[in-house]
Amino acid sequence: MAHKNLWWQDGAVYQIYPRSFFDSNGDGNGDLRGIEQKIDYIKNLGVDAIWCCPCFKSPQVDNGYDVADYRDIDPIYGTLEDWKSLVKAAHERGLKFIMDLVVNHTSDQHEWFKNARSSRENPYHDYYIFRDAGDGKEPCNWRAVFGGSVWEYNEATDEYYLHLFSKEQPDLNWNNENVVREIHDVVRYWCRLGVDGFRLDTFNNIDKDLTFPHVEPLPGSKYGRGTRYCVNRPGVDLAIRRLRKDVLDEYGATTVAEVSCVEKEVAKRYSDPACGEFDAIYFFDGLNFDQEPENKFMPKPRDLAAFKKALNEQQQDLFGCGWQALFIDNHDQARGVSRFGDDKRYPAESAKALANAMYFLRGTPYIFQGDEIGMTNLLFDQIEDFRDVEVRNAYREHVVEQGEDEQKWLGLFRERSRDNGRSPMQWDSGMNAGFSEGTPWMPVNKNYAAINVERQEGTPGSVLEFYKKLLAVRKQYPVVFEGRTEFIDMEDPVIFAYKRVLEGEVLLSVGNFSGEKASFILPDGLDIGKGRIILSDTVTCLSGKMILEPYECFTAVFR
Ligand code: TEU
Repeated sequence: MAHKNLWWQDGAVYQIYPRSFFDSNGDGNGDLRGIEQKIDYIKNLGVDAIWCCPCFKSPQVDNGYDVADYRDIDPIYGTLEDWKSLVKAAHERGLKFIMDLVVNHTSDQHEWFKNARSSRENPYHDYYIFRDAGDGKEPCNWRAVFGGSVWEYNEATDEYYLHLFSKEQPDLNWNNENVVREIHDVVRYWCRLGVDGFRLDTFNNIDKDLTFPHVEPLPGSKYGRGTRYCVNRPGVDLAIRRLRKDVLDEYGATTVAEVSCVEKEVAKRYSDPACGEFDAIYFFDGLNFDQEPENKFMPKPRDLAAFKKALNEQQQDLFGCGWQALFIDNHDQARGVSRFGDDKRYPAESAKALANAMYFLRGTPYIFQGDEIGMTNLLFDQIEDFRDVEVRNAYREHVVEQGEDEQKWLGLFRERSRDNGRSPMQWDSGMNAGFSEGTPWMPVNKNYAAINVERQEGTPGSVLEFYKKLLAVRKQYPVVFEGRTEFIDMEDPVIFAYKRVLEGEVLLSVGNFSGEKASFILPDGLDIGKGRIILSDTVTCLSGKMILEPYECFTAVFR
């Protein structure tokens, strides 16, 4: 059956964290030339596009999510010429290129902010959100994402400025028309240079309630969550519609909005083509069912039913009206294999089971570098090994300032920190996993001799070959793109199974998410005679009652 989706619906995206992908010049940092050298590796996976995390000029406080110049490349990544060469190489291979656009805030080293903070009269002052500090009190008690207050004192003007993330990431004032114009110019600049789309970083934060209401403090803290006053406000819809009309549509550039705290109606509005906003949403709330809402480092017990429920809600909410990104993890998450699988006894099986479970759902796969070889969490045991500003701040707050147990916090960071997803890509079993000839900017995972690309490439049964097969097979069945999603036995604590249903075609994806054998009963209405396994390294035939080995998985099509 013919279907007529757009490339970003039919395709799969490969997410690159440039600092940790491949270092071409031995300075310990991955770079753009490094990505270009690996371009055929990316192409051969069977993906259709690359999303590259920010590579703009930046002091790297938050690894590039603090932009100091939107029109230039950071020297650690190379030059604008390198960028052009990379995009050309991608395009020559039919790969689209998506940039990461961070416009809720800039770096405090951006010229706009340096000007803005210098005096109240400076023309750039109103590019950011300042409040008078006359009475010595912070304007409100919201907690910043990376800890502490969202307000930072600025001596030169005797004011506070707003930063929802770290204090080196001041928030832009989207109510200022000059800011809107500047950002539109930036987007136009990259469109003219040939980008195919943008991932819009935390875009649903750009509009804030400027009365800054006081909120209920979190237990044991002065600060509380200001979320409802700074997410999904009407200015977000207006801003993206304008950006589309004024710039994006002219170039046919696609957008994927990285958003959190998105309820059904908002998710629909953001991604329903009829609303003219984003092309897709990348919502990460779905993965957060295993952590305490008020403290991301506090794990809740693993709960497969909760995972299924979260994904099912997204699938149902957007069916027929919106579009979503599918992902197992990213540079802000611990590795999926460690978080949802068994990285000790069944690392490869877990990696496959996760991919099998996630990437036959309705949406666009966003495969994070290293997932395709089953990379796992790091085992850092001292604070010095961690690089992430979020961990460093949490350590200061809890261990240094509040005197809490250091070992407890190191244990939590080990499980949950974003650094887990950011360690260098494991290319081979040579020095530094083949990532760099210098000293890597952060330690390589110690398991690189066992888990690396070289070992898996062309090796039957490897995670890498499984991913390639998966990506190839997805494209052959319209049901993958258009079918309705029906989860099977949502409450089952170990089996992750769903059907995708389209007239004349049913896809069945099944995986055992446990370290024990588990049985799966083929649901009524599926005719074994018409079924065919389209993906599995181990399951060869269908039967009414199937016994699955630990983390064993398969996908079948009935037509
Ligand atoms: O993430 C948005 C976001 O809200 C995350 O900060 C998330 O809450 C956090 O990672 C929890 O640990 C984006 C980027 O993906 C992230 O890397 C940036 O740090 C952040 O925006 C700020 O730009």
